[in-house]
Amino acid sequence: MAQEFITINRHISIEGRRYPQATGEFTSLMSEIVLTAKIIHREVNKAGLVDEITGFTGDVNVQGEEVRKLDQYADDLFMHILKYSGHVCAMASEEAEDLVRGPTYVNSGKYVVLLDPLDGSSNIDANVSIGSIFAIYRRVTPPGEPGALEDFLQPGRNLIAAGYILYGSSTVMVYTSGRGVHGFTLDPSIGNFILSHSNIRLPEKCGIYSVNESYTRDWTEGVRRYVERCKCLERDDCASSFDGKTLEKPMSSRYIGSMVADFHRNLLYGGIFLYPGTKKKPNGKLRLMYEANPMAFVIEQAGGAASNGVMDILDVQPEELHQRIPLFMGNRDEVELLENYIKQYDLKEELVGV
Ligand code: AHM
Ligand code: MG
Repeated sequence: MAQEFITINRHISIEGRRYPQATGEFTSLMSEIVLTAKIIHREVNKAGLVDEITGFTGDVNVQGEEVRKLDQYADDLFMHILKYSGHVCAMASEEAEDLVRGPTYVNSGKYVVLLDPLDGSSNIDANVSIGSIFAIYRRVTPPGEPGALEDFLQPGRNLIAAGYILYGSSTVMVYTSGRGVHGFTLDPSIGNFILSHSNIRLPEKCGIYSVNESYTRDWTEGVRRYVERCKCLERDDCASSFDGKTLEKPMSSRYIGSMVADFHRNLLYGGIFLYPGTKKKPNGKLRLMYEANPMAFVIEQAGGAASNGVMDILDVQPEELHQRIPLFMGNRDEVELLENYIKQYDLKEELVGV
C-alpha cells in the first residue's frame, strides 16, 4: 500500500475547514510561512559553501546584538513574503525596533505576525541546529486601518497559531492552532513538509533539564536549589526537599544554546527548559512576544506548561514588543515544582522579573 503523504498545506487546510466562518485566509497565511521556511532551509544548507551565509553584517540590532548575515537574510525574507501576502496588516520581529507595515492594501489583513526569524544564530557558523519562531494573532483594531501596537500587545492566550521551524538533522516544522501540536519533516526530494509527528504529547517522564549552568552564581536561590534537585544534589536519596517527590536518578543535562532545538528535543523526549532571570538581569534574556509566547502555546497544547516562575506565560499581559521574561517550560509537574521553589526561596527577595 502506498504511504499516506499528508502535506503541511493539506493539514492546515483541513484544520481550517473545521471552522464554518473560515475564509481560507489563515490557510493562505500559513502557506506563506511554509514557503519562507523552505527557502531558509535552502540557504542554511549552503552554510560553508557561500560567503553570504556565515559571518556578520557589521550591524547591531535593537537588542544590541551583532547581526549575522543569515539573521538578516531570514528577517528580510519573512518580512518581504508576509508583507505582500495581503493577510497580515503588520509584523514584528526580533530584528526590527518597531512594527513593520506593508503597502496600504494590506490594511485589510486580519492578522499580525511576530517572528524570531533565526533563533540561536550564534550556532550558524558551527553547523549547529537553529530555528525560526512565529506567532499569529487576530488583530484587535478595525480592518482597513493600519496595524497598530495594540494588535500585538495581547496575552499569549489570544494566539490563534504559533510554531517553529527547526533546521536540524532534517528540517522540521511544528505548529499548533489550538487543536494539538503537529510536526512535519521536509522531504527535500519533493520540496514538501510531510506529517511525521501527529498530535505530539510530552512523554510523562521528564528526564532532561536544559539550562546554561555557567550563570549558576547569578541565579536566585530557588532556581539554584531546583537545578540541584535535578542533579539529585539536594538530598542523597534524590528526593525533593520540597514535596518529597523522588527522582529515580539525576536528570540528564542537555543544552544546545538554540532554544528551538532544546525545546524540540525536550518536547519529544520529556524535559524542562530554563532561562531564568538573574540578580543583575531579573527578566533574563528571552523575549516574551516572539520567543516565550509561541513556545508556551506549543508546550501547553502538548500537555506541558510554561511559566515565568510565578504565573503562566500565556497569561502575562505584554507591555512592549521586545520585553524580556524569565522562561521555564516543559513537563507540567516539573514547572509547578520549580514555581514552588521560587515561591519558597525567591519571592521574598523580589528577585524574579515579574
Ligand atoms: P537569539 O534570538 O539572539 O539567537 O538568542 C536566543 C538564544 C536562544 O536560542 C538560546 O536559548 C539562548 O539565546 C542562549 O543564550 P545563552 O548563550 O545566554 O545561554
Ligand atoms: Mg531568538
